[in-house]
Amino acid sequence: MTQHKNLNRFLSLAMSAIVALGLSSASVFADGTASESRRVSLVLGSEEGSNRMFHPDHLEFEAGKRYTLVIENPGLESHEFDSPGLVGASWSSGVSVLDGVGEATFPVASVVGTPEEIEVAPGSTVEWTFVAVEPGSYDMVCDTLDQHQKTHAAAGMLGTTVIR
Ligand SMILES: [Cu+2]
Repeated sequence: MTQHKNLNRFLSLAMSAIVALGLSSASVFADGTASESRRVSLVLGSEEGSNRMFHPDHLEFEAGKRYTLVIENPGLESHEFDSPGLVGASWSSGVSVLDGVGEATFPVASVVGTPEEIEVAPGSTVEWTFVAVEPGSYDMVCDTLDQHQKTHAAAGMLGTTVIR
């Protein structure tokens, strides 16, 4: 039993090192297990600041596969990734919060469990790791309010996610 625990600990450390070096899409979870996940990129807005769009505005996942959705906000204002349908149709293992976007990121926090809504501050990245479970088509919207108290979604910041 002790040996088994030591092996798990070793694997966790090894996988952490790999993740830190950015060599693999492996993730380490709270129970000490390590598992491969497919990384999918989603960019909120753009560096120009006023671009209230999802890039891309359509995401596809395969039922039974584990993913890490890398949600970056390179812009100058906050955005949200809200897809209660997708979250409800998935098994969430957790969320990692990273300072920075692109190559120059470092982890700030990680949260185990299911994200209700994900708001990403400018210049930050959030990684949501989950297993896609229930096939269907689900909306994604940004509920952040503009200066006129209208949501970004009302201005067109919306899209679809699909589990096949
Ligand atoms: Cu937005």
